[in-house]
Amino acid sequence: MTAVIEHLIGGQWVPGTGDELLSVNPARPSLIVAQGSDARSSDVDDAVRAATAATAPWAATPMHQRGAVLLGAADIVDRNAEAWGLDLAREEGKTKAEGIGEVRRAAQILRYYGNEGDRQAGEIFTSPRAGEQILITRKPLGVIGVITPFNFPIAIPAWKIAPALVYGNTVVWKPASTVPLLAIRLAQALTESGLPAGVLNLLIGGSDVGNAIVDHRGIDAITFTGSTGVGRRIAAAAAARGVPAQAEMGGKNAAVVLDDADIDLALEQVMLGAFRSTGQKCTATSRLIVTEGIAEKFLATLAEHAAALTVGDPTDDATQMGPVINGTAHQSISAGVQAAARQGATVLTGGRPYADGPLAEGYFIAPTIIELDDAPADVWTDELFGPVLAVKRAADADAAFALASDSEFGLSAAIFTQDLTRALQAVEQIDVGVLHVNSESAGADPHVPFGGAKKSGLGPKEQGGAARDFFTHTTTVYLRGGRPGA
Ligand code: UN1
Repeated sequence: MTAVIEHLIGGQWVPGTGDELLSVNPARPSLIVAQGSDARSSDVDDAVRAATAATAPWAATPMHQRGAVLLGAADIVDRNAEAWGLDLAREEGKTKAEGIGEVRRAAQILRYYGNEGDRQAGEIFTSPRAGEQILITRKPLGVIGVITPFNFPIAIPAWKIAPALVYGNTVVWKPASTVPLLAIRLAQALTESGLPAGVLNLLIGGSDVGNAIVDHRGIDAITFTGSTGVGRRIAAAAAARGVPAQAEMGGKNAAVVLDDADIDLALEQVMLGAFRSTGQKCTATSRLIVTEGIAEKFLATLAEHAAALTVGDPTDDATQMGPVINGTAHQSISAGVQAAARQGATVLTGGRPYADGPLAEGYFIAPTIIELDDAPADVWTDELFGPVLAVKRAADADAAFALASDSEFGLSAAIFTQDLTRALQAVEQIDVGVLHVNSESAGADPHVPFGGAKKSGLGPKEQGGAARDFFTHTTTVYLRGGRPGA
């Protein structure tokens, strides 16, 4: 069944007036999942006006009540996890199990920030002066522009929108136009649970809509997840207007497997890191560094496991890896693999297109592992955002850590070792925002900071206390009464 794409402006669901918009199933692009029309950049004015009008009453609503709306939405999202997880698999291409897991994760995020309504709201300091205390209170920023990517169509929006709302802001949101259905589902869950009109506005469209949000004078802060190029442009535009921006961007995340690692665990986790969500996570494992003592056997087994993955329709229970999002991604990932082969890399598995059968119809890329020597190779440095793992061998742990840091990106890394000293060395030496010891490079819990170092992140991190820092500003209140006894 084809869903209808509509936009939410000032509490009204409205059809778009822009170009035709088709959300197709990347496993079978002839199947249309949702259909409608794009929003236009001129809709941004209306959305910002609605959000601005809603800001004062929403900010004045007790935080507990704002949180209760998120908790209600969490229940709706949870109740629909199976159905929406299936929709997610059809629209985005990750497996049904991952889709359901992501919908449940969105509910967990909504619940975490919903409960934030009953947690600490500020701080109090002593004063060097008698009869005075110093309070730090938190205030919302106003209207937040939220721009989200295709690869977590409900979890990433939840982790931006839920904190924005609970801290008293209103939102104008543009999701990736490849995943409108899940965006609509999330917005509906929030409105059904009582979010007032105008507090959340959803415009589905292309980069013109995104640009109009970023440049709009009524937008007080911008939170973005996506490519490094776009993130930098957004941060620059925000700086020029003098509003805060938060950009979570690319990664080229390394897994380091040392000789003393628990090998079965490392194999399992590297497979998950590299190939879950078809490698389309900014936290995916796209580089692997293995020390010499185990390299031969580890790489041979890893290549066997990758070749044995069941690639196919993500809605089939047996499928372990689905397609990439669209033809453009399919083309650029395939071109990256071909370039690696031209640059002298050895393809250990995958690397060839599916020439016929059902996989040739969809945007499928075989799980691919490419071994490199010391020669420069783009596949080592550039994010491909697909199921492609570039491998290098290292003489020892020190050389392995140096290779792990050999990237302009710094989002996440994974290190596999049973040696605590080595693990602590990795904590000190590998410059990333998220480090996993003996688990895959992806994953993020809602109560702890998430974000990257170097080219991977700009501005404050997301989630946990970091989200409060981004979505509020503080007023320092020097609080004194009159003179006692006067
Ligand atoms: C995860 O690793 O589960 O776009 C979340 C991304 C990241 C989120 C990763 N911002 O892939």
